Amino acid sequence: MNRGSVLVNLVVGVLLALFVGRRAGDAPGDPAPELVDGVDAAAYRPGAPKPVRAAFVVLVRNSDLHGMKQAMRQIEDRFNSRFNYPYVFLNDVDFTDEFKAGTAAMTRANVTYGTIPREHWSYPPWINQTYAGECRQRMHQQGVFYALSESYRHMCRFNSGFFFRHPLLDDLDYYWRIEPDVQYSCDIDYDPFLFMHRRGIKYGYTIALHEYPETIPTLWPAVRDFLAQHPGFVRHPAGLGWLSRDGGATYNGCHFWSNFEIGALSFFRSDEYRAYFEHLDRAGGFFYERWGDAPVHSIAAALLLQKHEVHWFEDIGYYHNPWLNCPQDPAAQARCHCDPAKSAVHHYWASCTHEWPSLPPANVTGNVTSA
Ligand SMILES: Nc1nc2c(ncn2[C@@H]2O[C@H](COP(=O)(O)OP(=O)(O)OP(=O)(O)O)[C@@H](O)[C@H]2O)c(=O)[nH]1
Ligand SMILES: [Mg+2]
Repeated sequence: MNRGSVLVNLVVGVLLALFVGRRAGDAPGDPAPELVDGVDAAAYRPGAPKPVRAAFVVLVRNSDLHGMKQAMRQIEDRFNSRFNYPYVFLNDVDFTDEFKAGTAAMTRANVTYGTIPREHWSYPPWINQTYAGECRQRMHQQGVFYALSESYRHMCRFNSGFFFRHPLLDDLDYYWRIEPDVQYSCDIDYDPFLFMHRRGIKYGYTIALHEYPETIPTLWPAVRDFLAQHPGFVRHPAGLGWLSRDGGATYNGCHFWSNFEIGALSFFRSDEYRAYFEHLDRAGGFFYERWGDAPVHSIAAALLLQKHEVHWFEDIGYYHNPWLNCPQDPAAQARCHCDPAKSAVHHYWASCTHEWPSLPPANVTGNVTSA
């Protein structure tokens, strides 16, 4: 065939495909499209626009390369080799070529790498850095984990108030957080993003723990100040029953363990969440104490979101040292390699995990306004 007839054939082929409603590339007589949760599986091909605008979002260091590859291998094998959601990697310094090549080799999905703006990973001007140094020493003497680390505090503050503002997340509606060295022990044969989107779920967790009180002595007083200034903030009064055993006088430390999170970015981008973060940031506890993003996210989720908008992914087998979530349903064991007897749900320290689903149904409605 000469080049002219190749071109004519190509144009006729494309027109025919459009006319009979087939996708380009399908031959006549091809079987009907394979459906996943009612979605054409073609939408899950690498690079295809997904049913939900979502990605794995990973804050990580170059030195975490091998732990990251391990986590990605498991995510890919258990879920993403079928669904091909992209990955967004974020770092406070530039990623090395070695990190980029090593992680990109783990997936057929799109990968992007971003550096965090300096103002999202540095001391705000109102923080007294000399005093912050003294506080770190004092916490070290008390035996607090990561007491001396400044980078750990920047990490917690970034995850609390800034990750959702990174430009690489601008086109996303949902994110799934992963960390190096975590393990996924069960096949996930449905799309959790789509599951959440269809049900209006804004926040998904696998394990919820009690916080070490010595890392957050003044967090709850700061939250109470905020609530007093913004009495309309609480949309879900029953959520207080998950956070406090004494009607709100003290915080019981219950928090969704945020190294696993699947969340709707609209929740974090809301005016309410931003005002709440701003208030906490001004209070200084990210640096004078060691406030974690887990209690910060969780207190907002418990009070701002309705019960049904927060979902326990009981079926997702997940391990981050030292805690495991392993499905208890015997039928699930065929797709899992974890030991259900070792699941966190059997421990007092993780009782917050099943206390959320046990909350009474919400009786207050309202909308979180988007920024
Ligand atoms: N780029 C960057 N990422 C960091 C830094 N510190 C922590 N991270 C990442 O932030 C996430 C949480 O940090 P971890 O050190 O795992 O904190 P953790 O889960 O509370 O502590 P572990 O129990 O030790 O895992 C991980 O994905 C880290 O790779 C940092 O200084 N720079
Ligand atoms: Mg970790």
